[in-house]
Amino acid sequence: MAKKQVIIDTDCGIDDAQAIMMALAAPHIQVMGITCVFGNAAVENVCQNVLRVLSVCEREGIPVFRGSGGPLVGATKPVSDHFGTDGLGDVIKDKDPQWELKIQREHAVNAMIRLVTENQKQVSLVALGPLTNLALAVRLDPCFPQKLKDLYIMGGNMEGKGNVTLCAEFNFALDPESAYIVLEEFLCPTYLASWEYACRNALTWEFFEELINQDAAAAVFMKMITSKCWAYSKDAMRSKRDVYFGPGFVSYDAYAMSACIDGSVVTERIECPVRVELQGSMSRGMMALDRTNELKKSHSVFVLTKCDVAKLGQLLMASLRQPKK
Ligand SMILES: [Ca+2]
Repeated sequence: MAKKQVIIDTDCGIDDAQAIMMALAAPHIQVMGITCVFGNAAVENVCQNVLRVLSVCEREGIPVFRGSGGPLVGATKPVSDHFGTDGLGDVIKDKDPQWELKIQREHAVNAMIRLVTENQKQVSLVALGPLTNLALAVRLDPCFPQKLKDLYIMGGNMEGKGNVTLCAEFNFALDPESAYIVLEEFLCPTYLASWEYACRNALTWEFFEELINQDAAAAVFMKMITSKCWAYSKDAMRSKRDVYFGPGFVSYDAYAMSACIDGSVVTERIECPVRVELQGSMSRGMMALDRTNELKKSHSVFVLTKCDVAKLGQLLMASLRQPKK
């Protein structure tokens, strides 16, 4: 069977690392390239994080491209308090001084357009960070979205609950204009794993312990980078997530990636138009669902609502049993 071709666009924090490993572990997925964007860390750190993940999994042959270092509008502001300054928990000591030589010279946005143009209607794009590279791609090549097979996004929210601001989710809040452009102009089939979708389908902390204590290099790496990170603290009620949804282990980007790898992981979804708020003083970056079509948009997206948590757990478990010998 032909493999499913995937490009991963990432702001490689810890949950991105989990999602990338999930794709690498899936036997029917071919990762064509990984494009980097600012977000959980500066884009230079993101590039190094992706290289590190590929090295742990012994998959260094996959090309890595540097992309946008900041949002379309406003100052660059990578967020460093969630997964540490470097995005991977600030525990990696042996940084690779040669990392820049291992990054492709082609810009991430050009690479995305080239790979998708060469393989029209074949490529699934999985976007795990701010959507800046995607917005730039459609500006450089207006036909880019229609050349995609489909698009999976981790980002946005469906109940107006925000994790970084009162009403906005991290990836959309960091670049609202790009999120707006993508959800208005990418007319390919689009699947959205929102913040609430992830939080409402949490795994248990007992599962997390089992996950990171497997006997494989990827699990050892994951145990190390989550060891000093407050986002992986099991103390209840420390985050907005706990206040809204109760305690649990939530690997955000894994929800979008799992939907791409195995559509049956998603058991319920809403099909409707959506739009990103750009103006609101409290709601800038929030995604609104238009279930009664007040906006008269012609394009709908699939907003994921329920997940087969057992299947998601199996994909996560397999993701940390790497490299394959
Ligand atoms: Ca991410």
